[in-house]
Amino acid sequence: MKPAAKKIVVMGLGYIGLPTASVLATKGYQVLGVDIKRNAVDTINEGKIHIVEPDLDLLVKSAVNSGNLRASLEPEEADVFILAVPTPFKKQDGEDTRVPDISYVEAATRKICPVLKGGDLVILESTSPVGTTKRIAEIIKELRPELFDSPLPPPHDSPVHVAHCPERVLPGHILRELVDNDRVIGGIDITSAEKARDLYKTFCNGQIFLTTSCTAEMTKLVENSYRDVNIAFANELSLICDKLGVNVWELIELANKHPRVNILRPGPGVGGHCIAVDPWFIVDAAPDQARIIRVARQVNDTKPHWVIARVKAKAARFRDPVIGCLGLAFKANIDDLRESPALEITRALIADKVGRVMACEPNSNGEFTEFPLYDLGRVIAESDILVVLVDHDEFKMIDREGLKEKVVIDTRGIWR
Ligand code: SAJ
Repeated sequence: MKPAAKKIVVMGLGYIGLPTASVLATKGYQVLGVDIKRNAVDTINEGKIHIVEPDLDLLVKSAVNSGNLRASLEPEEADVFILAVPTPFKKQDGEDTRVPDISYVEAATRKICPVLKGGDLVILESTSPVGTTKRIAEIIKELRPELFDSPLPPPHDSPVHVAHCPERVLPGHILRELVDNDRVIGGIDITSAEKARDLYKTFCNGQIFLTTSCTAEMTKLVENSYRDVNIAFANELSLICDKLGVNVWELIELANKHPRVNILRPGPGVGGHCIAVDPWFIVDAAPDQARIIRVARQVNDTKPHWVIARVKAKAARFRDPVIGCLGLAFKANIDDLRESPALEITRALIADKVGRVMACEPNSNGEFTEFPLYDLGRVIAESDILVVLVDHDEFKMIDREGLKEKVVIDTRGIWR
């Protein structure tokens, strides 16, 4: 199918915006990526990337070299505007509250308002609390009321369209999932949803389902909450099994033999910037009703403390224990340390002076940690206690024969 729109502005060049902008550019659209960070803009204009995601470097290079992808600090006139900016928690006294902060979405909307024209399509990709897409339409109405007058004089012969198409991609597999996943698109009206569908059809192989903007917002929040609740169930089982002397990994494997049971894997806690955040957007909107969702968050948030207590209990048996922390990323085979329970645990062990901590993260060169990293062989050789915090492939391949003298705390069940 031929692209229906010619020029697209993508606001926010992070883990969602940059891959999306690059895919669109390779489909023949003229794409302008906009970011508030000059460093990101300069790097992309050189055909390089400022984030880590498999194959993204090649895609960006070819998109920039083709002339279809440019980056800038300021938006320009276009047919479509995609907002892919962060939606974190509001801060209070420097600390995260659990209240969603949509100020980046609002700021991006205000920034595109001067260049909007009748008929343009604005799409929110960021995971957002229910009502955010309507808020975007309100801001545009406030700042450019003439765009919503009907009928408009030519060439402004139709109003601005606003839709939500929440991103669903899994870090580490973004480029494949961007193209292959089914998408849910919600419009502030049906024309908005249909216009967004026409755009996504040009690069998505998955099915596209249309709904209202509020339902699309809630769908995304529910997907991540569903996963969080299921991981919390697995994490709770790990605590119960520890108390009862049952091997949780064997238990889950056996229970999952049932045709209608599929328990997820316990771990040191839930990390990343999505699953540990999005459920709170539902709790914030419906605090009295969202009881399971809230408790699941609490179960997952307290799991790192339980791991720390276990390490401390084992370390108390040694005079000067050496503790090897295997993995710092928030999940397997990526380098992303943001909101990582593995990092939280490692930092706590260092801060509490539980012993000499030797951390190994094969996917990082140590530039983002305030403590040194060691290579795997050295950590294994020198540690009294080995704590598996991430199920990286490198750790799965370790010969267990050499670990017989060590105390092993395997939070991911890779050495069962
Ligand atoms: N985890 C477990 N046990 C499991 C599965 C995961 O402890 O059985 C942990 C991981 O180690 C990690 C955390 O959960 O710390 C989150 O990892 P993840 O792989 O479940 O999810 P994310 O955060 O990388 O990506 C999620 C995805 N959402 C769903 O699978 C429903 C992705 O599709 C979303 O696009 C992404 O959030 C997002 O951006 O919202």
